[in-house]
Amino acid sequence: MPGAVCIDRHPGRYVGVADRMEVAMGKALDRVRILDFTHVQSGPTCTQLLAWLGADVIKVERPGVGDATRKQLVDVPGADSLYFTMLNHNKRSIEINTKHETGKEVLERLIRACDVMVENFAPGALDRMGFGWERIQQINPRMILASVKGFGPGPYEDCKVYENVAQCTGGAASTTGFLDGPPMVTGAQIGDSGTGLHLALGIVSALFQREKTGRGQKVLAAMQDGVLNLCRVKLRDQQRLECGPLKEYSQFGQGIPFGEATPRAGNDSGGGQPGWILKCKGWESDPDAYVYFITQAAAWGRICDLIGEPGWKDDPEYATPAARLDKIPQVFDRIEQWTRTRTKFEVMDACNPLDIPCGPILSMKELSEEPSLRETGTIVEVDHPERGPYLTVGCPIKLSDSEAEVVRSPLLGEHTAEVLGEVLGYSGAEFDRVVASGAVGNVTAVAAE
Ligand code: CAO
Repeated sequence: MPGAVCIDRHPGRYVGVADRMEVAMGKALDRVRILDFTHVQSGPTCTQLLAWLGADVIKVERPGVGDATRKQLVDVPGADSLYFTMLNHNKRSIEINTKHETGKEVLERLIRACDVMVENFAPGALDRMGFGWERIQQINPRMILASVKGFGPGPYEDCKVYENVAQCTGGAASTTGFLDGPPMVTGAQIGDSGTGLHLALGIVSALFQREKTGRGQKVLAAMQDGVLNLCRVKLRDQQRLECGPLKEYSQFGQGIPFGEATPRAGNDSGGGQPGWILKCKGWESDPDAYVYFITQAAAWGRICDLIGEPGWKDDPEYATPAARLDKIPQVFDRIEQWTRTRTKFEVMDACNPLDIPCGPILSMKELSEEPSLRETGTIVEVDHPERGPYLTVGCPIKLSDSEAEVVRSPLLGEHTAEVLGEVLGYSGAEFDRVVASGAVGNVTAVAAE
């Protein structure tokens, strides 16, 4: 067609100007096909996001075994765990023993048929399987190979890594917790899910670049790098420390000297506006009856009126942020006297109209029951044939032209026959040969279920 711009020359996967209308009506990543060779959390987080954005994600799993998380932290006997289901929505599952000769043949066809291969095996596993970068490029030069590893090149590059190891080696643990306590890990999965997010950005960027160059490339997101990126402000503070104490850290106001490295700052705000977690009504019995309260400079006068200290507005000891720096604990003690007389939601209701930044500490129970999160699809109820309905976090990124619907995770090998036939073109005797080889699991049994 005259003027047609081929942005994907892969056989059978042509997308041109004529298709643009159709693409615009569909999903952002329509026609992008992903070979999902990921397991546990970091890689699956990435491919799940891409699937929500419209990519066709085909998860390759070891026959009869699958992703280890299917059977970890099991709550419903016999059913895939929430650990697995909540990280693998909108995907198809094919069983392939990639160390079996026929399995290698099937994987090769899959590499030809896909745009991106995502993996987070231990360092060297892909090479040992016979599918290193050179081999992948030979099979499909347009392939983007995206990997999560614990570390980038360097002394630890061969190490296996899990979430908390990444939090510790990326600077999060040394800067989290209270000054007088040990390093702490955080509940947010910044090592796994955080790195998965980084990888997803690398993948869509590589796809975009491939439109111009026609070439695939390698994308690496190391968990240490991802965590360090999220701890950027702490490296900022490390350098500021060389110029003197970090005055916004409450230890400054308490007269505690600083050491050589960025210290743990408890619940101090990470920015220039002091913040603290304060008790609210009911804190004695409810572990989440707290509010995060920020004494933003612009709101200081209104805070003083609200807590019953109007005199602080003009008192030179309290009137300016600089004057208050050495009194942060005292100021928050006083504010807490006020927050303790109200529930965390009453504090929010009182502060919001006054533009005082604060936020209730919400429990997972409260979040799961929050109607507004249900309405936006951030919390979704999904039905599953083995386990029945369960709650999950939907796509946290909202595109106005690419709505993300959440589809339940696949059963192990649920789509083996479908992918072999529709995607890889196996049929008749060839299909039977592959199935009979034992390299792709028990296809008949799955189909009969
Ligand atoms: N067919 C045949 N073999 C398969 C297969 C398949 N479909 N899928 C995987 N395998 C094999 C791999 O080839 C590997 O074999 P070798 O050891 O012989 O090379 C083996 O299964 C195990 O892979 P692994 O070493 O990656 O798995 P593990 O459970 O021992 O380690 C983890 C898990 C996460 C520590 C490691 O994969 C890792 O460090 N990954 C990178 C960092 C990462 O993503 N961490 C986040 C994990 S989430 O907290």
